[in-house]
Parts: sequence; C-alpha cells; structure tokens
Amino acid sequence: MKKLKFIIVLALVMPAVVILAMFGNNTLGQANVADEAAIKSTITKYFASKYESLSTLTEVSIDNFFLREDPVSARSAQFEKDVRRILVEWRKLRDLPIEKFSLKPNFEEIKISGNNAKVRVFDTCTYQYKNLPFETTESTLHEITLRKVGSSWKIINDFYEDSITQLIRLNKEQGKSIEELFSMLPRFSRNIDTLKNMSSSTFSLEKEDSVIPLGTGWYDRTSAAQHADRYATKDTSDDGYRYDPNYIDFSTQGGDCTNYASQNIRAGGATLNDTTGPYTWYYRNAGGSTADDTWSASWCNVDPLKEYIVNNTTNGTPSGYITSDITRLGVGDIIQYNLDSDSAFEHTGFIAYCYKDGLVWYPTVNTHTSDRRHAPWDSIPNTGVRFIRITGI
Ligand SMILES: [Ca+2]
Ligand SMILES: [Ca+2]
Ligand SMILES: [Ca+2]
Repeated sequence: MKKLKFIIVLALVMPAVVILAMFGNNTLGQANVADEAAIKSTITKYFASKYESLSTLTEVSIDNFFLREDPVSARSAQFEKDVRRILVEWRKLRDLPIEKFSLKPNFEEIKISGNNAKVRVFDTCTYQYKNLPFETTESTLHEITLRKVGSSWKIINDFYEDSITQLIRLNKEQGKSIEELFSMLPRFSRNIDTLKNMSSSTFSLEKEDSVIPLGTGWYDRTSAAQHADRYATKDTSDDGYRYDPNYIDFSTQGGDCTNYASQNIRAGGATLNDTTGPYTWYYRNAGGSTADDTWSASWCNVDPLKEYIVNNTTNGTPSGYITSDITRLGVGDIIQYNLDSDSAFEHTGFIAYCYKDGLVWYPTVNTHTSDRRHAPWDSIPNTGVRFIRITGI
C-alpha cells in the first residue's frame, strides 16, 4: 500500500517537476524571483519619476533607467524626455502641478529570458491637481523591454499609445521639431476669463452653430456618466473593471476614445440609428464574441461622431451643437482635441464629472487610450479643442 501511495504521489508530483524543469528558467527559478523584483522596482521608480516631474513641474532625469550606449534605448529615452517636457511645459502654462499621487503599477506579464525581459504593465496612478477638489486617475498600458547589465535592469524600449505620443508622432511625421511643436501649443488656460479673451487664431474653436438642434428626447446624463466612470480604465486594479466587454476594444486599432464616448452616450438612453436619413450611428453585437461585430464610422471616429451629432435629425439619437462657451458644457457632453496643424481632430473626451471654481462649472474628461478618469479638460496637450454640447436624443 505504501508503495502504491508513493507511486500515486510520484504520478502527481512528476508533471509538476517536469513543468518546473521546462519553465524554471522563465518564471519559477530562484534567480528569476530576484530579477522579477528588480524589474518591478526599476519600472516603478521610472513611472514614479514621471509623476514627480509632474508634481514639481521640472525635469527629473531619467538617464539612469536607460542604456545610453544602445541606440534603441537612447531613442526611447529621448522620446520619453520629449513626452515629459511637453507635459511639464503644458501644465506650467496652466499652473497645473499634481500632488499627493498614489502610483500602483499593475504588472500583467513579466517574461524573463536570460538577460532580456519583456513586461506588460499599467502605470495606474491616482492624484489630485493643485487647488482642484477631485481625484484624477490615469492608466496606460506599457510594453517595456529591458536588458540586464551587470546587476541592474535597463530599459531598452518603452512602448505605449496615448494622445501625447500621438501628438509627438503626428507632428514629427509632418516634419515639425519639438521646438516647433512647442510653439504650436495654444496658450489658453482653463480659466473662463482667459477663454473669453482668446483669439480664434491661437485657439481653433469652431464657430458656434447657429442652427437650433433637434434632440428633444431626454438624455440621461447620470447613466451616461456612470457608464463612463465604470469603464474608464482597462486596468482592473483600480476598480475591478476592464473596458465594457459588450464592445470591441479599439485601443490597438487607432485608439478607443470615440468608441468609448459613443458607448457612454448610448448608456444615456440614445438609440442606435442604422436605417434613417443620410447619417448613421450604430454598433451591432449580435451576442457571442465581439469579433463579428459591426459599427458605423461615426461610432468610433472623432470627426464622424461630431458630424453625426451636429447633423442628424433622427429622434432618439444624440443631437447637439458646437459651442465656444465652456459654461454650456455639462455631464454627458464631449470635448474633442486636435493634435496637429490640420483640420481633422484626433481625440475625444467624455465629460462624466464637472467641478465648480468660483461661479463657473468646469468639465473634466474621461478618455480611453490613454485611460483617464476625471482629468481637467485642459490637462491634455493639444493644438486645438472643440466643445460639443449634446442637447438631447
Ligand atoms: Ca478599471
Ligand atoms: Ca458579436
Ligand atoms: Ca488634426
């Protein structure tokens, strides 16, 4: 009996031993436990240096995290410096330092192979801006490759997609240096007096729509905002929620910002429109996976959503107008951002929360790719904005 027991135990243990032998070099070995801890520590400090920089609004050196002699690493370091420099300058102009930040990176995957490592991690962080009475959460998925040099891990490449990396890439593609990009950034602030005095040449607000829009149905702004807050971040570590599983995730296909805004508007009671009139706005998920879903251009693209809202005449679906007056915006409305010098807009934010400053209510935006919950509307670097008031559905 004893022998049989031994054989049974052996039969149970052997597969585990084999698995250990197969993967011991990757995730379960003793050395890798230490490497994993070292990698997590390096990346956490690297992310923290960004939020320190945004707290002090000064440049915090990141050279130590990278490998200067490696050209890929040097290029990645320079790109991150450009990102941070623009963020710092942008917020200096608006007196928007952050404070009390709580960084909780969520490591989704760490693959170590010899002296190389690949990491997927969310840089999830919650903080307050100085003098603003609410918390902002931001979360971006990074794919980071590292190499072990001596006893320390150095970042070779940090890849992530968000509106500021898009801003830099788009303008670089159009032949603009970082200095030229700097000079394009509008000098407006969130302050209403400054906004009123803005000239349209430095701030590309579109002319106010003179047509009284339809939209007589009741738009449930609270429900729309609840959907926006619940599904604001793909990381589950902040609140247990990923993106809304009923919709496809466009974050690796040009960005999920407008798809997310449309979802929120729909959650506010808007019905889909795929049959009536020259304009359509719909998303079809006939159950099952999202792989076979279909949607209209207006559902997930920045300019087409604006076109739909300001032009459609179908009851039950979102109608509204463009305004230059920020005080007309409220929960449930949207703000769109231009990220270069052409007239097409590239980013959509959804207003799920407004805060009062003096006598004025100012909007914050929730966005996807990168993920933001309750970010001051003017905290996102851009070359122009468009305020869209949804009057009804
Ligand atoms: Ca989440
Ligand atoms: Ca489906
Ligand atoms: Ca553009």
